[in-house]
Amino acid sequence: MNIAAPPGTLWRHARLASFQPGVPWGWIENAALWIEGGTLRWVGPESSLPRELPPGLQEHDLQGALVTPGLIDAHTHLVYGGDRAAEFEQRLLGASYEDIARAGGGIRSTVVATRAASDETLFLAAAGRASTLMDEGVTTLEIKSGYGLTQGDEARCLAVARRLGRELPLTVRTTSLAAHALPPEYTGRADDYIDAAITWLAGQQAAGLVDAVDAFCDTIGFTTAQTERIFQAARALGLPVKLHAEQLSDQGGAALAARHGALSCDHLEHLSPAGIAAMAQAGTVAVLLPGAYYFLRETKLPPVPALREAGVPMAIATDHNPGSSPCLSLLLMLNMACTFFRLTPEEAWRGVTVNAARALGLPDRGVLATGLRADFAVWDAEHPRELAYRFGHRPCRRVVQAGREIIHP
Ligand code: DI6
Ligand code: FE
Repeated sequence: MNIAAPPGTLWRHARLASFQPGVPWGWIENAALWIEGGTLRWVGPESSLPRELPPGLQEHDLQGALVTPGLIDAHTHLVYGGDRAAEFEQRLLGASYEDIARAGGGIRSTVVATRAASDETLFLAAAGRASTLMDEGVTTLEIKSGYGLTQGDEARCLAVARRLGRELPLTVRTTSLAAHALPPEYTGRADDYIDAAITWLAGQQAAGLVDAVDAFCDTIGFTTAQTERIFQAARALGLPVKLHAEQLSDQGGAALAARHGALSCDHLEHLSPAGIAAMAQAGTVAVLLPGAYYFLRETKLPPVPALREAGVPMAIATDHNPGSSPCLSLLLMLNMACTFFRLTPEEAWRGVTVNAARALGLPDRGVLATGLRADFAVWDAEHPRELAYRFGHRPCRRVVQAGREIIHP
């Protein structure tokens, strides 16, 4: 028996910010998108739509609505137990983020809550968070482990992230971040903990749980020597690396990551000129996280003009986590990337589309062009700059993920 392929769809009369190279925003004024399966079979102006379209195409008239690629949140810690509202209160009474971390609170308190939570509790909490991001047009999400910090709990958190990708209409990329914080049982033995974390990687990979490996290289995290050892183990397994680098101080982490061909270095408020040069040479993406900058009330800005000058691609992400960025709006990050970091609206948009895809090593998305994935969002706006300008609004009207409409008007 011949099983008929599902009929394709044709989306007509879009105002399209495609992010294809050539013109600003990859703008196509009156565009059509023809989808077969989960792929864009053809994208271009209505005036050059292929004459011979297959019969039975389902047509949607967008009536001039704005269409962009589905948003990509390239840095989150979405799977964890509990929250840190009490710590927020302590900070308002005078304690610093670092004071709290040194006193055994901070990341470690989330580790305790995560270990105590069942798989189902972790899944339901993370699914709720993912849905909130998806309501704003997110179709691809990176999720890091790093709140389990035992072999079993790290694997559990990565498995929860994988399950989100199976059960929600969403691509989830998982990153192993065992080197996030030193668990209490290893106090004073950070090198032994790194030895242990290195032995977990092969099993995570064999179980299909991990797409990349990350570490927190900072005074309250791990040293460059420890980061180097994790990276060597990851690269020996063929896993790409990324790094929480120069967030609170300049450790030279970005240059180290670039030497290992890192997909991205993230945070980067304290990034040095040498770090920028190394990232530019390696083609490493700078993932800027304005939510953490805002929430920790940082005053040192990431060196955006120098990154721009060096041609380092910049991405923007929520860094959603309970301690430094309890934020579930990637659109708000667009606005903050512009207001705090002085990105242009187009740079900020590239940061949640084409450059975010690159930070995850996903060349099939972030741009709307023939042959790429059919992930896109339809907005109540005339131009994407409006979405970087307003904040606290709800402009997402429809979302198509892998060719299927998952949010309807
Ligand atoms: N840097 C951060 O901002 C988050 N992790 C990291 O390495 C904070 C995580 C937390 O405070 O729970
Ligand atoms: Fe982070």
